[in-house]
Amino acid sequence: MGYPYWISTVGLCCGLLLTYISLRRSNFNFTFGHGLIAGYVLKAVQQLKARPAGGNDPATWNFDQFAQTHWDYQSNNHGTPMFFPWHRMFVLQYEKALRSIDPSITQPYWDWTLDSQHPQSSDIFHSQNFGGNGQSGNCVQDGVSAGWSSVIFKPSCLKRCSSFSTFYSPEALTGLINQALDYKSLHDAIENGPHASVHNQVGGTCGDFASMASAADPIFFLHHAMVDKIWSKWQSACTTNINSFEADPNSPMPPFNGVVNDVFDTNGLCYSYSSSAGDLALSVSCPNGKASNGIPPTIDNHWAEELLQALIVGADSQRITFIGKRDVQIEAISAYHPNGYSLNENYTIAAPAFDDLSDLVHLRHPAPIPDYHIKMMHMNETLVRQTELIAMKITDDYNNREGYCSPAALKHFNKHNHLGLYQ
Ligand SMILES: [Cu+2]
Repeated sequence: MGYPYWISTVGLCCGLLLTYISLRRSNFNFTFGHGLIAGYVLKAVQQLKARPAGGNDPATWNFDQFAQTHWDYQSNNHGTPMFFPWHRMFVLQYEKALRSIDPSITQPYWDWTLDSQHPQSSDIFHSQNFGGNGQSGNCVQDGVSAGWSSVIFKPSCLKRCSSFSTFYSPEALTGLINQALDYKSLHDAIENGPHASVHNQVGGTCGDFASMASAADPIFFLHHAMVDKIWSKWQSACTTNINSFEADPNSPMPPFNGVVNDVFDTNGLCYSYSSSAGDLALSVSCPNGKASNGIPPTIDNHWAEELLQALIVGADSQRITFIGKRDVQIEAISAYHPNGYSLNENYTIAAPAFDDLSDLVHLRHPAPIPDYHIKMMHMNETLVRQTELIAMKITDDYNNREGYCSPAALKHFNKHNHLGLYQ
């Protein structure tokens, strides 16, 4: 049994007068200096897998029932506006099931931006954590899910054959959040960009994690808590973002009770997210001109201006007012880069190659999602490539800022991943 991490607040939450907002912590927040999830959480995950199947209340389910539910309801909740709210509900129900085993648990999240430059060395894959690549038959044989089965399709072992390159850095992710003026822009970018990148690389060509069977791998819930944190960050950046949705907010979320509107506010669901070293300051342009803290947002000129210059030769800075409007950006990108990517001529520093570990300071681009993964997951290739191009531009912008060093730079890697996986 672990120690409870509650922040007590007075207010109305879950119908109680004295209320508790539980804090979901990153994998780096458990023990100072590395990314191991606390043992009591891992133990509960194993108990969730081992216990018999439950009934109607998802809090009574076992692990395999969650994996099967993600599979059964896949088409409604991927590539649609339901992506964020349904997965928020899904992780919440999973967290409740863990709490039925150990009430002190809050669902951890994996801040993979901090591991973006060398994901294969993430402490997440340590044998005292979630374990690494599958061994014989690609079956996962170390970590919390050593020897686990996967119930999807036909019973087999849980597989992972990771193929790592780079994830989205804190800078690339923050830039995508900043450029999302509406829910659709955020959803298009995050599901097709950073979210898909982690699924594709951790699962590889054989792994459950790279398919709609992904919830058979317990890393799923840390990954989707991070995705949920991204939505909640964007929601709290502008007052108008909190209830912003692209479809009917009264849409149901089967098989769970409740509608989308019920999950807009994480505080109403009695949880919030810790900050992480991967959190960079947001500068979202709010539709009503006001950030939720009442401070008028500043346009993120430092990258927007250079991005614009990269896209439109001779662009003058007055055009800056158009940046952040997604359509303008994308039109400009395809006009200037019909055949792919090239470094802005004003820049001198190109991103290091994916496998170049000699440059400890500059950021690598997020690795492109392979075509086979896009096809297998029925993703929209245009959205994937547009997101990747924007992320590459943002990365170049930061790399060409004098003296800038990302919290995710390899130089800092061993400060948060020091369990010996990084060579
Ligand atoms: Cu996912």
